[in-house]
Amino acid sequence: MERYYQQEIECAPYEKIREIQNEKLIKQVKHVWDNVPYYRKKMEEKGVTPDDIKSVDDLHKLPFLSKKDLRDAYPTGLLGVPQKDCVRIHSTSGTTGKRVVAFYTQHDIDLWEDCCARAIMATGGSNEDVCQIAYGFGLFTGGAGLNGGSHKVGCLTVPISSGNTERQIMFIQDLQATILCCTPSYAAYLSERFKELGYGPDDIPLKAGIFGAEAWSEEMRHDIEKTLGIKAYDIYGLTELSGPGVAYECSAQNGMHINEDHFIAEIIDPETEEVLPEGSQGELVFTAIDKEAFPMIRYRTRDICKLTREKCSCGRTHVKMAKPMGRSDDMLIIRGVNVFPSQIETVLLNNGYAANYQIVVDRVSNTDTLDVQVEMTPEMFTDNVGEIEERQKKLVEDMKSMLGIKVKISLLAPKSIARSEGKAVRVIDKRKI
Ligand code: DLL
Repeated sequence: MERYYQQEIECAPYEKIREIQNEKLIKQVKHVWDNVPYYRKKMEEKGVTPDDIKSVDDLHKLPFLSKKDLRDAYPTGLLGVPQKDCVRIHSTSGTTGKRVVAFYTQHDIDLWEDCCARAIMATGGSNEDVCQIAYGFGLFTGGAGLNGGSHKVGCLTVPISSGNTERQIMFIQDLQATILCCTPSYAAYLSERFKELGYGPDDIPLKAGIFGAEAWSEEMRHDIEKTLGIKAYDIYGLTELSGPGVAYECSAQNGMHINEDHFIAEIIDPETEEVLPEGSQGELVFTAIDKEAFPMIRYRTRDICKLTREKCSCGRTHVKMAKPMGRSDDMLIIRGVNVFPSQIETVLLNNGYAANYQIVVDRVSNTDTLDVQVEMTPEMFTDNVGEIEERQKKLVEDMKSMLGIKVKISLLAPKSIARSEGKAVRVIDKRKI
C-alpha cells in the first residue's frame, strides 16, 4: 500500500499545482523586492519589477542567483526577514571560499520537515517504524531535516548522527531499526561491516534506506539493497533551499519527485543560461516559493540532471528529477573530454568492485592524467600478477568505452581506502593544488 504524508497535495492534478505555484511565486517576488535589497538591485538591473511576474510563465524574466551571490551577500545580505524572526541556521561544508549560511524561520523549518516526512512515508514509513538517523547533526542539514520528518511521521526516532559504526550496528539490531537514513557511501560501509560480522540480509531488521547528499549509481543501490535486505531510496536537497527533501523517491524508485508546491524547478543550459525544454539534460535551477528567511529565486544549483513529468505508478503528480550526474563543478575535464565520477563508479560496480575508489587527476608534461584507484574485494584479492593484470586490462577497456579516453587503473588491497561516514571524497585533483 502506497503511503502519503499529505496525499491531497502530493497527488494533486498538475493544474492545481500550477495554480499554487502561480499564487506563491507572485507573493514571493513581492516579498523579495520589498525585503531583500540585494535581489531587488539585481531585478532593477535586469529591468524587471514584481508587476512583470504574473505566473510561472514569467519566471524566465527574473535574474539568477548563484553561489557567488551567496558569497558576496555573506552572511546576512539575502535575509528576507529581520534576524530576530529566525530560529536557526545551517551551513554547507564548502571547502572553497566562504561557507553558505542559510537562515530559517519556524515556518521554514515546518515546511522543510513536512518535505522530509513525505520522503519517509514514500518509502512505506509510518509510526510503526524505528528510524535511525545516521546523517551528521549540527550545521549539516541531513540529520536535523530527517529527524524533524521522522517526528512528524511519528516514527521512533534514533538521532544517532554519523560515525561510530559498531554502535550503529548495535542500535539497529537492539532497537530493531527499520529505516536507515545516511549517505550512500556510509550505507555501503555499514553493509560491509554487517557482512564482516557475519550478518546476512535476513538477520538485519532494516527494510528501507533513505540515502542522499551525494551522487550514487544504480549499481551501488543494488549492492546495498542486496547486502542489507532493504529497498534503498534516493533523496535530494541542498542547504540553500532548506536541506534534504527538496525531492525524494517513491515506490517506483526511478527518479525523485520534486516538492513542487514549495519549489519550482527549471533546467538551463549552464553556458547560455537558456531554459531548456522538459527532458533535456542541463543545470537544475530552483525557485523556493514559500521560504521566508532565505528566499532563493532562480538559484543555480550546478547539479546536472533531467526532469520528466510522466505518470508515476505511486500516484504522485509532482515532476521527477533523474539522479544528478554530479555537479557541474565535479565534472572533470581530462584532455578535453568531460568525465563524471559517477560514470567511473558505474564501470567499477558493473565489474564486481565495491564503491571503494578514488580518482586522482594530475597533469604530467602538460598532459592530464586520470588514475582510478580501486580496492579489490576480499574475494578477488590475490597475489597472482597475471590475474591482476587481466583485471586491470578489462577495466581500462571498459573505462575507454564509457568515457572515450584511456585511464590508468591501480588495483589496491582491500581496506586501503579510508571509509566515509558522511559525503565521500572521490576526486583528488592535483592540478588544483
Ligand atoms: O547534502 C542536503 C542533503 C542531506 C540531501 C541529506 C540529502 C540527504 P548540501 O551539503 O548543501 O546539502 O549539498 C548539496 O549535494 O547540490 C548536490 O550536488 C548534492 N546532492 C544532494 N543530494 C544528492 C543526491 C545536502 N541525492 C549538494 N544525489 C547538491 C546526488 C546530491 N547529489
